[in-house]
Amino acid sequence: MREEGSRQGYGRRVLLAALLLGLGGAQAVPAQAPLNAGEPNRAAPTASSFAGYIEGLRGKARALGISDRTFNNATAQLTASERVLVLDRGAGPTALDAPIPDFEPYRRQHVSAALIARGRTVYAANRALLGRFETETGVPEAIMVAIFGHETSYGAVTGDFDLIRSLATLAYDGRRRALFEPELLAAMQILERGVPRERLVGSYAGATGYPQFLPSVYLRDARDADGDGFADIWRSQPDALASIAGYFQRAGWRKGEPWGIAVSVPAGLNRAALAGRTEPTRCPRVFNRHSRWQSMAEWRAMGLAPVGAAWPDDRVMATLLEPDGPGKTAYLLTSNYRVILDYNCSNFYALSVGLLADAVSK
Ligand SMILES: [Ca+2]
Repeated sequence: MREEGSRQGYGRRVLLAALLLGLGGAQAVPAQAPLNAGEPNRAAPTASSFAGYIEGLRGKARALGISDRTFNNATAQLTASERVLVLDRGAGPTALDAPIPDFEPYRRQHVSAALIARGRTVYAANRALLGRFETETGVPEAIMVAIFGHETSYGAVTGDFDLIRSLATLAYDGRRRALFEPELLAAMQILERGVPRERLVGSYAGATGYPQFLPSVYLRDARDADGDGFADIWRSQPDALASIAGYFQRAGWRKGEPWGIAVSVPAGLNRAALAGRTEPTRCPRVFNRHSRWQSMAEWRAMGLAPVGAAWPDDRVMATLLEPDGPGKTAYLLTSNYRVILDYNCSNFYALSVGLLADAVSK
């Protein structure tokens, strides 16, 4: 099933535009790299030119404080991975007008009774720490747990690709070098800190550990919460949960506001009059589905009503999303929902994270 989100085809032009606009900093680097393919297959890179490309990075590595020893260890006998290239090209670009399936089947799979039950176990096991992280960052305990659950099934599925090899392959491949070359160098910086190479495994696109962070996100947002001085997002649940909170805090989570609420929409709502007024600057297939922003007071005046949730403060701003079309459950989504999209730009992803968090905390 192809949903509308980043992992299924966040357009190259959007990413390049973001980079060219100088948005490649804190706000524009998601926790994971969006999948992105769409150019004709080329011949696989040859080993000699790959090795030449890698050797050419030595100066950049040195400038970042990466020792020759670390660089040599990381790149010795390194080859491009054909499997990574195949996976990277496999998704293909998603046309802006391609049909989007209903959310409900996805919700049943990703907000399952099993995931809710295991989330409650993680919640109970880390209760004291989670409370402290929420106090420090404003990020709800259950959101940290839900991201952990959604990303890696609470640490059960973290990926087994060698990160250095995957990132080197994608950087050398060149289509997204602007994204992956810095990530390769960031991975070497993590090695330089003493993290063993065998720990640096993850998705084919370079996401690693319990929260599936890109290496640059690890360097920026990862935190040590269990007090051993090392932010171990690969083996420590406290560290991983605190690191997720760190990400969300930096990305602008607003304390005390929900991510959104399920609502019923009155028959006859004039949806055309509510269309978004601005052209999205990133992942348009995700943002184009949202209405324009209105206050909760304005939504209430139009007859929208909460379904099983408390109505937020009247001044909170929200957009309307009807993922299964009119007459089905709809959602009013706050700016905190946009923070979840910052982590992974997909409405299905963000909705199911929010709903899993609500279910875990009940
Ligand atoms: Ca630690």
